[in-house]
Amino acid sequence: MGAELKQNRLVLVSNGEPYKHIYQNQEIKQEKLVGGLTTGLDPMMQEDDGLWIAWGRGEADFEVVDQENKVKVPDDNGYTLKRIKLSEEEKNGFYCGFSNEVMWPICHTFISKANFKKEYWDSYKKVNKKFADNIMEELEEDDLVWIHDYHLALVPGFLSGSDAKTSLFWHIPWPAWEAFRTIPWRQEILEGMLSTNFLGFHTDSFVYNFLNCAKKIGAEVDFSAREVYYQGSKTRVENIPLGIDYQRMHGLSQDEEYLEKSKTIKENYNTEKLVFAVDCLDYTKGIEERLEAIRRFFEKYPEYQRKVIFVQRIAPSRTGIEEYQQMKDSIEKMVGEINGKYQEDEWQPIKYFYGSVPQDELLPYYNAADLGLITASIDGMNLVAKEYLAVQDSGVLLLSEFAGAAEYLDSAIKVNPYDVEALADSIYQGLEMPEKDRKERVQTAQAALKKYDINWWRDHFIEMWLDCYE
Ligand code: GDG
Repeated sequence: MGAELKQNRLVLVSNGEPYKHIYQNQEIKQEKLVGGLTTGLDPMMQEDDGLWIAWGRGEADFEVVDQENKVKVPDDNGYTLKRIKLSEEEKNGFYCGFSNEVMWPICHTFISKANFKKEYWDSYKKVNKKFADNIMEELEEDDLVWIHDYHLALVPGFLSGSDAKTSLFWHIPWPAWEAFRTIPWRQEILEGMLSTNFLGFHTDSFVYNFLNCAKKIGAEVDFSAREVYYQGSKTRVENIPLGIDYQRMHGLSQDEEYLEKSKTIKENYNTEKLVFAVDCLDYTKGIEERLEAIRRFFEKYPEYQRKVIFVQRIAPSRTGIEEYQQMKDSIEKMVGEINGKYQEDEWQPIKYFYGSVPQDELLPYYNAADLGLITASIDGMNLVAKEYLAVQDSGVLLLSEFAGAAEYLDSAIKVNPYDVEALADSIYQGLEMPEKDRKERVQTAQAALKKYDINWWRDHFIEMWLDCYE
């Protein structure tokens, strides 16, 4: 971080914590959590000795904290994590309820999946206030309070009477007004968000959608300056795409041990071509559309039977929600059908794994794969797309045009996941692409990933944020 920014302490606030503590064989173990937000921000916090405030949801989380619910992570030389305790009722209303059954589907424009229960909203407000109170307890002069994501939209509003310098980064899409307006509490949500001076989204179109929503509730909006004037305050709204820790990941991909692991993966599968996909279990990820395209691919290009293996990893998410269980069942049924139809004694077209693994274990898979497959029907960014290209030397990425990352990765083959026929053809195109083209594409992508990495994102975000106070 630049010297001038070092004067300010960073207070990062998110729903999800970067590390949780669990019991394992009667001992307490620390576990790093999987997910885009924490993967992106933890390295940054390790560099700056800041404070991270988040919900402590590990079963042993409160066994290791001090009286102020704080613990140093990842070790005693790390940064401070302050944990907030939520009751079972708060978890159900705020997290499973409003965050996951209202904000998530609406921001991803899955209106029919939303569940607008008044008690969810009441709980969301209460827990957002709780987060704000915890921030207030910690606040020091010149702190920069950087709030993250859709769980905490109201926090800036609860802090508006204080001197806190706040900003909010939104990791998921921002929808068109036609979708957002369906939320009965749309006005209060926007008012909360407009209480901050600086708001960030991944893409231009999310910024535009947000500005338009602000206009619809009566704010004065300057679309070209990307500024919103509302109830006496000004909010600047920008697109700042989250980058990855390129140096680390690319560096690992050059490491002997990693190359050995990736070679072993390829050898173990004993296949000419390997295709890899990894997603959290979610209806936005287009997993069923992808499987449909794989089915069609084997039908249309039978010469690839016995020559290509699709590896699909799925990380569990929202395991308590019935709909996610049904989705898992349906995915597993499709995998079973495709394998049942095509597999032979020595060959199985799809290898399917359910369970999350640490990021470092994913990298050799990215490395071993000739093709990376991302078919989200909508996605804020999708870091896997960036990570895949960061560790490759000649692999091809098939990327949904509906993922935020598609706006920044011209080297990928862009696909419309709803178009099964075209998706099957794109898999073929990717597998057939000459090596020279593949290498060129990877190099172009890597130059951009290196330039716009996680450090660029952090510095650029904070610079623009501080500009708001000049
Ligand atoms: C949101 C938005 C946006 C590690 N193990 C697994 C796994 N990881 C790491 C990956 C990657 C991250 O988790 C997942 O990245 P996403 O971009 O898909 O992030 P989300 O958690 O869905 O969250 C998204 C992101 O925030 C950042 O702003 O890009 O659009 O929805 O770093 O290496 N990932 C999976 N399985 C594992 O076992 N799927």
